[in-house]
Amino acid sequence: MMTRDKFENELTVQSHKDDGSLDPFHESYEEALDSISETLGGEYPLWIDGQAVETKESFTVTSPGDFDQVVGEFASGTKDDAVAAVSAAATAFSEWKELSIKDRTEIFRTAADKIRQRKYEIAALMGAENGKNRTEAMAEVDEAIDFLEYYCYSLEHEDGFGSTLTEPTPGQYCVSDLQPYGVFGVVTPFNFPFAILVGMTSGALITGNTAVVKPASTTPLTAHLFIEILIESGIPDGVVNLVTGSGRTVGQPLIEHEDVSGFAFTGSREVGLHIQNTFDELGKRGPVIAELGGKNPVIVTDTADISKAVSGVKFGAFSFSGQKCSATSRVYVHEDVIDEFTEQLVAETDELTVGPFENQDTVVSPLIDDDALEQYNNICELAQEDGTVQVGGTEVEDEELPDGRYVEPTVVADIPHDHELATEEHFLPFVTIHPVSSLDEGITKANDSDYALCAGVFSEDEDEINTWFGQIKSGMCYVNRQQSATTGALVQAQPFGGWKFSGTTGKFAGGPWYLQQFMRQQSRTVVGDVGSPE
Ligand code: TAP
Repeated sequence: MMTRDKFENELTVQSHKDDGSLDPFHESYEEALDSISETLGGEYPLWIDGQAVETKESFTVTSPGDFDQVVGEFASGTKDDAVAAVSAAATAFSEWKELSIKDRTEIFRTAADKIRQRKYEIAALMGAENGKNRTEAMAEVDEAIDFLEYYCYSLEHEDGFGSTLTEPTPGQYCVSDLQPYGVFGVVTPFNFPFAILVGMTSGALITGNTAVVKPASTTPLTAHLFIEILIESGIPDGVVNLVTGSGRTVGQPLIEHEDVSGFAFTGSREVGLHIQNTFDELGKRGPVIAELGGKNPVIVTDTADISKAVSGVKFGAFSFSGQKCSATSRVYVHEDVIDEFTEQLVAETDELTVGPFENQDTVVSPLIDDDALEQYNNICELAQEDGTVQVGGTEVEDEELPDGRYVEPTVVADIPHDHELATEEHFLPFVTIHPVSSLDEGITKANDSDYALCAGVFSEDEDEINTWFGQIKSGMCYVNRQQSATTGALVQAQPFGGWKFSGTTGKFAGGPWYLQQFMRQQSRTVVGDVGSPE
């Protein structure tokens, strides 16, 4: 297989739009919907040392938008299984790290091709698993392909990130080498069950580490697909292992195991900080690469194009029911335009379709689990008491819908900026609107948060935009993005990550400094004529 001299995003839906019609996209997706019934409802083991491992206990996953649809029966791993997986990964490390970059990237490029061939099937299965609609699920499959291709490209292009250094004194030959740590634990969330899992896992593996992967218990199916694809692509036994089961039972032993040198995690702040603290307490020196939550602010100034702002906030807050770390969750609107903005946002939110993943017009997806539904009802009740619910606030009553967790997208006003509804992450279709008298006030309030993942501004004034860029504290910053004010990043072009409590490293997924985090530097010097260091 050839190395490639540039990276290009996959962009399935956009390519169809550019070709003038989305019909072929919808037809292929509908065909995939018909075919996935063969996969749904199957039994799924653990994968340890290249072997399928059955367990005594299992757990059933049902579709969040249709409780009658069984996604699958998944093995409940135990602590012993997690330990066995670490042991397999530790044994596989010594050979895997010696493989050439070319041999390693060949496996991941083969995997990318296999995903490309099955992209509609994977998108449809993801919909059944977590409720994601077709265009967003396809964007996620594309993102997974992008991670694989981009990380292959980066590693090859940078030749493994090694470099020959200066000869500081005559006859003293020096190079810098980056080397893998060993075994990585990889723990992933439900909301991007494929792309985030593929990205973190391939980041760890392609750099020469081995891994034990634990997906969210609500979304283990797409994790299985990826591990199976890696095995079909020729990954050696033990290099990647998959354990399913609860975070406490199979995740916690990974954090604590002395042979787990590093951790890649995406999920809540609580669990991410717990992993970091456990590493610190145990004196582990390896990296904890953690992407955490967000409470993403958007500012609408009095120069903004209100229609663009409404569109950006609507899709940023409510697509996939706001179950995104990047979801728009608080909006600071100039007092001169807040009535116009709110009125239009309420009207357009009211028009959004809440529905199952299969429906072409679904924007607002079902909620992932009962805890999320309970949390939705609680915060809506609090919003009724302490503020004004402008639209939404209740579960959807519609006999046409299957038995699932369907709720209305909710816009709330008259909540103080420091109220818990405007400061805590909810991960739900819920947004608060706040008046401000100036851009400065908006920026001050936007920055007044523990989180700093994504931020947006709508303004038609260049000075305002430059002021905002200069002062906003956020990992991802978007101006006038009407397709979504804060969500939807592309690999390479928009590296993804957060500041403050939104992430631990400041080096973002899908960006030029991501892979190096999975490696440590070795400085090599040879004196004399015995040969230069490699
Ligand atoms: P979490 O509840 O934190 O779960 C994430 C993963 O951690 C799951 O696999 C979970 O397993 C596991 N886990 C829980 N307790 C554990 C423990 N003690 N030891 C090891 N693993 C443990 O998050 P979630 O609800 O899936 O996802 C939502 C959160 O993820 C939000 O806060 C969101 O902002 C964040 N997120 C951030 C990003 C980025 S890039 N910043 C992207 C997506 C999501 P179980 O499922 O078995 O409990």
